[in-house]
Order: sequence, then C-alpha cells, then structure tokens
Amino acid sequence: MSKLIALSVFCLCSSAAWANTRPDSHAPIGVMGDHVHKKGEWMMSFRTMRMSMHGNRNGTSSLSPEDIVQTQKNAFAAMPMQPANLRVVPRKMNMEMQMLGAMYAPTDRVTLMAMTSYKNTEMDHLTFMGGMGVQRLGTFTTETSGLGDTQVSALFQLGSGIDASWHGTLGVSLPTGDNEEIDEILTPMNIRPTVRLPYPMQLGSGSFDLISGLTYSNHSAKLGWGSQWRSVLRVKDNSDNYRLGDEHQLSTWGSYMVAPSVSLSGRLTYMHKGNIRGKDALIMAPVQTADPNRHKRQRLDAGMGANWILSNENYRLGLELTVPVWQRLSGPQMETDWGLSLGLQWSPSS
Ligand SMILES: [Cu+2]
Repeated sequence: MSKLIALSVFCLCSSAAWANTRPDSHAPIGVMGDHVHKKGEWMMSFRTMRMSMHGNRNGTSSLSPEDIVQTQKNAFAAMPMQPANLRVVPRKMNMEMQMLGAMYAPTDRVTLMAMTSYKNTEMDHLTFMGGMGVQRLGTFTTETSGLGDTQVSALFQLGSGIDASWHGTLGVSLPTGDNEEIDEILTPMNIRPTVRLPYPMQLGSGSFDLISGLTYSNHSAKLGWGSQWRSVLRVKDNSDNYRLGDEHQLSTWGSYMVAPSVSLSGRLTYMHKGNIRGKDALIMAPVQTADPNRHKRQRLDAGMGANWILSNENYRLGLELTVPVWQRLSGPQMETDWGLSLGLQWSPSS
C-alpha cells in the first residue's frame, strides 16, 4: 500500500515537473495561451514580434504596381474626384509589436491571462499620376505607433493526464488601441493632405471582440506535440461603423528536446481572416488598403523555433521564425514575407 502511495506521489510529481522544468512544456513562443498553471502560480511574459510584408498579390499570383493601376478598380470610383482605378500602391510594410502578459491561476481548473501590446507600423507607398497611365508621381511612408488592443481571457482545464492536457480559452479583446490614426499621404493630384489612415495601419479594432480557443498538448520522453484552434470574433461594429474580419487559426506543432534545457520545434499554422464589414466613412482613397473588401486572406505558415530554460530555472526564453508556404489574398493585398517572435517568460519559484 505504501508503495502504491509512493508511486502515485511520484506520478503527480513527474506530471507537475513536466509543467515547469521541461523546455517543451510550453508551445513555440508564437502560440498564445498554450498552457495553464497550477493553483497559486503566476507568470509574467514579454514578447517582441516583427512582421515584414513586401510586394502584392491577388489570389495566389503576384502583381506589380503597374499591373495594379492598370487592372484594379477603385472601390470609391463613384465618388467625386475619385479615379476609376487604384492609383496608390503599398509596397512594403513592417510591423513591430511589444507584448506584455501576465498569467495567474486562482484554482487548478482556471488560469487567468491578460496581455497588452505596443505597436509600431510603417508602410511605404508609390503614387501614380492621376488619370489612367503608368507614370509614377512619387513615394511616401505612413507610420503609426501606440498602444494596441488588450486581451483578457480565462483558460479552463478540461482534462489532464500524466502526459496529455486539454484546455479551452474564452476571452475578450478590449479596444485600447486607437483606430482613428492619421498621417500625411501623397495623392495622384500631387497634394499632401493629412487623412485618417486605411485599416491595416490602425492600432486597434475599435471594437470589443470575442476570443475563443481549444488547446491540446502531449509529450513523451524527448518529444512534445500539440495543437491549438483560436478565433477572434468581431461581434459588434465599432463607433466608426465597421468591424474587422473574424480571424481563425489552427496551429499544430512538434518539438524535440536536444538537451535537458533546450527544445527545438516545428509548427504549421493555417490562418483565415475575413473581409471588413461596414466601412469607416473617413477612410476613402484610391488604394487597396482603404477597400473593406480587400482584406480577406488565407495563409499557411511554417515555423521553426527553440525554447530554452535559463540556468536560473524561473526564466524561459523562446524564439520562433515563421514563413508562409502558401497564401491566397482577396487582393490586391500585400503578401507576408516572414514573422519573428522572441519572448521571455518568468515565473517566481513557489
Ligand atoms: Cu504561463
């Protein structure tokens, strides 16, 4: 009998040990809300992410700026002073995001999570002369920076064995990011007004959005694997009379422990993002990013990453690079080139 108790105590400890001391007990750093905590535990995290976009495509084929102004209709052509075709083409976009997160588990069943962000976005454009030709007029860059939206969610432990674990996620995204950012542009008439910037340059959705998800993870002696579905549902228009498209994401990863404190990971992520419903009456320009119907995108990303547990076991470091292997855009839209995430997580020792 005492042997049995000793064995079950050992099992409990080894399962608890997986949650804390193996590098692969957390998913690749690009996955949000991938793990739960035990009662009383808390964790702080800092992530820095960078995403780079370059060039345009429609569907799965690339389009040059000249292709775009010759073939793509301006959604606002019926309005006064608006050209028939698009005349401004975005060519490059960089987004940097700093994310600060906290997790706390009031019980073994529920882990609370909050995460806020600071964003910096830059977009380079090319403006063609008014009319129908392909004469280039000039270039300009728009830039925004500031607080992004803030997510507050609860992770519910649905089941856990010694190896496997399931949890569900339910949360809200709070509109702490500004969605009325302005900057100077260059129009095809060669004037430089300051206007409200198109949707991709805004820092937040402007609306309260619903977050839901389901995560599974498992491991063996040296391997770890898991899967996560996560959606952001825009349930209500914001005060500017639109809502961004819903986002759905399915991620599957596998990892291998190359040392007791280091694991390497591979990940595949399918992402689907919908078009914008409604529109902001102040966002109107002969550029694809101002058109609510040019935002739907589907993408399959491949990721490579590593997790380290630092010599002080309370700290973990994660790095992940993702590259699209396929993308289909209701375009023209800018295509994603790569994304990089670096994160540090800290849990005080109990
Ligand atoms: Cu955590």
